[in-house]
Amino acid sequence: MFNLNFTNASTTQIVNDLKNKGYFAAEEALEEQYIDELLQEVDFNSILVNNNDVGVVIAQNIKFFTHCLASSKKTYDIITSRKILEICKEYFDDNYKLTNHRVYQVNQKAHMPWHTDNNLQSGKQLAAKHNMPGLLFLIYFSDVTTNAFQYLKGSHKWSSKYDHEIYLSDDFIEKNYKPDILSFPMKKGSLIISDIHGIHRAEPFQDDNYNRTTLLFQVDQVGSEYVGHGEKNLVNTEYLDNLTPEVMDYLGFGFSRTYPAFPNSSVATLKPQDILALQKRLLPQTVEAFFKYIVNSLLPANVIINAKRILWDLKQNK
Ligand SMILES: O=C(O)CCC(=O)C(=O)O
Repeated sequence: MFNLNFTNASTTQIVNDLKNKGYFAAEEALEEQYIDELLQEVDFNSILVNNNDVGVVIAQNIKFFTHCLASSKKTYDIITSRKILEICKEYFDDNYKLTNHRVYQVNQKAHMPWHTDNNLQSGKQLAAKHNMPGLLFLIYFSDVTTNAFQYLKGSHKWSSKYDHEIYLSDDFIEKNYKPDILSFPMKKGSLIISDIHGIHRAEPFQDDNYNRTTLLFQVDQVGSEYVGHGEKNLVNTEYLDNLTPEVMDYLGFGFSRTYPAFPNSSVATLKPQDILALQKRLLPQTVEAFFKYIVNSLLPANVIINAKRILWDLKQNK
C-alpha cells in the first residue's frame, strides 16, 4: 500500500516535524495502483436517493463519500495502517480517536476559507475552538496542480489568538501573512499531515476541466472532558481483521459521538445541473414505481402472492 520511502521514514522525525513545523509531507507515499483499485470501490457518478446503503452525496461542487469505512476496505486499511497508528502513538500523549474521515472530489471551482480544524460542535454548528492536540491527514488521490493544500507557516503555535473567529478572510491573510503561505501541489499518492491548530485551506480555483480527489481523516486526542466529540464511524465488520484494543479505541468503540456526518447534504445542496441529471435518472424508476403502484392497488394481495409463487415454480422447474 505505502511506498517504502514513507514506510521507512523515521516516525520520530515525522513527529518532530509535526511538532516543530506543524506539518509533514511525503511525495507519492501511497502506491498509484492501490489508489486506482480503491477508487473502483467508490462510484462518484451515483448519488444516494432513497438508497439503503452508504454512498456519495453532493454539496455544491464537491462530491463526498463520507462513510468510507463502511464500504471501502482499502480506505479502512489506510486509516488503520500500522504506520499511521505509529505516528499517532508517538505524537499524542493520551488516547487518540478518529474523529472524521471522507473521500471527496472537488470539481470545476472551489473557494475554501482559511481556517483551523480544532472545532467543537453543537449539532452541525461550530460551538467553540478546543485545545486538544489533533492531526489532519490528507492523501491526494489525483495529481494536484491546482487547488493545493495551503498552510500558514508556524501558525499551529499562534492560531489560538484568532479562536474567536470562524474563518480568516483572504484579505486579512494576504495583508498580514502572505510570505508565510506554503502550498503543496503534489502528485497522486502524496501525503500531507498537519496540526489541526495550523491555519490552512485548499487554494481557491476555477477550471472547468480540473478535479481533485482526496482522502481526508482527522485524529484528535479526545479526553474524557470531550465525550461526544467527533462524527460517528460506520465500520463494515467484515473489514475488522486487525482488531486490537488500540484499533478499537482509535475507532471509538463504545465512545459517544454527537456530530452529524459532514457534509450536511440534501437536495438543496445540489447544483441545478445535478438536479436535472438526477431527474433524468429518476424518470424510468418513476414510471416503474407508478406501474407497481397501480398493479398493487388494483389486484388483491393474494393474487400477487400467487402470481409470484407460480413464477418462482416455473423458474425452479426450468
Ligand atoms: O482539501 C484540502 O486541501 C483541505 C481540506 C480542509 O482543510 C478541510 O476540509 O478542513
